[in-house]
Amino acid sequence: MTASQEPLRAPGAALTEGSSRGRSGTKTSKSSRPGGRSDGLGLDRAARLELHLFLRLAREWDLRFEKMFKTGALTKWYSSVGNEATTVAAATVLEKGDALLSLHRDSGAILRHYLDPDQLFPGLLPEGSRRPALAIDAREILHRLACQMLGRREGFSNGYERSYHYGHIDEAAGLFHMGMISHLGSMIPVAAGVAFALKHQGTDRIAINFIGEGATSTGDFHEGLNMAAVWKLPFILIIENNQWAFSTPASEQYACASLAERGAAYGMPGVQVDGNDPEAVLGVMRTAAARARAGGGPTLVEAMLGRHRGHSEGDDSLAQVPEQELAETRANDPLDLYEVKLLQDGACDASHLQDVAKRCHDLWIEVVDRAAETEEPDATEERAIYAD
Ligand SMILES: Cc1ncc(C[n+]2csc(CCOP(=O)(O)OP(=O)(O)O)c2C)c(N)n1
Ligand SMILES: [Mg+2]
Repeated sequence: MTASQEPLRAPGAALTEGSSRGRSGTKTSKSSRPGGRSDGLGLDRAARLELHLFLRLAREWDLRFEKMFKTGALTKWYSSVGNEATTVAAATVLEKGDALLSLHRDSGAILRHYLDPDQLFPGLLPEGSRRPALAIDAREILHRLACQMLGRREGFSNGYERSYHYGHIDEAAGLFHMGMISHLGSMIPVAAGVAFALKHQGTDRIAINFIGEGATSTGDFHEGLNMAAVWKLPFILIIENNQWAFSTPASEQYACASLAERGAAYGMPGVQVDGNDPEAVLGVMRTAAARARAGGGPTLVEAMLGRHRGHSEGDDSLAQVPEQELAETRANDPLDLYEVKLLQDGACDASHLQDVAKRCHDLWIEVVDRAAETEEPDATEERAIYAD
């Protein structure tokens, strides 16, 4: 085994050894393990409360749109509920000029990367080792994001599309966000290509890409990772393994013990981590990002999660999940777990958590209501598809 093939070791990281699921049926989730696996990361109170704020912000974002879906105000929604610890923590390593390539459960990463919490909630977070924010008007970009979700003209795709199939580049701010092509693996070679461009430009910038475990059985997964490894690209691929690809359980999709093990086959570290623990994910991502920035090449991260919601709201995929598995998944809600941990550690008190929840809830009422009042696109208007 060469150095590049050794499993990446990071504070709090689970390693690749061992099976994450029973061979006979669905998983035995690593996410159900008790906490305490992220000790040693050395995060200060400010960094931890910032992580928590974005977990809550992402959660309330989804709850707002889920409610609209349930009342018929929205015809489709892909919920990120349960993925926040992974997506928020992963995007915390992004810096100005880095590239984010997201899929359908990554609102946490999008919000984390776009937003400066001090603009939205002045004085809410303590001073300390917080992530430097991009110079972007938080309310303006949130307005466009909410318009995007509602298919309004003021959305990023001008009403052409009403979901996460959009990109947004603001070169001055150093924001490079490329949204999803398909739900499967098509983004992987594109993301590797972005990483290639960043390397070719002589920068130490990185590209990160999220996929579901359903994307790992596609040819694009192989081609993208192989290319990234051979060219030592500054690339991190994060698999959000919720153990179900639409209605197909992991046991019917792949036969290897863990997807992280596949990293070794390409000549890159593969790390399995508890995706419900934001500090564990951050530890793994910090190590992977430092490696990528230093020219060490890509890392494959497998975040073990549960299926909290169906593939999309309103399809019948959640009905496939056995009751006991669903109960176990809900008992390991990443936001609940992190709030308990922060309270136990004395990082904050219950009133802070309530305050954060209320502020986030109220923000989305305001932002989404404003977006809902904006102009609908004219479906009969002839428009160029590829022009701005
Ligand atoms: C090329 C292609 N084949 C099939 C599909 C249908 N499809 C949509 S999502 C999905 C599975 C996705 O699995 P995963 O990434 O684990 O997402 P999750 O169900 O967990 O949201 C499939 C097969 C598709 N969208 N595109
Ligand atoms: Mg899945």
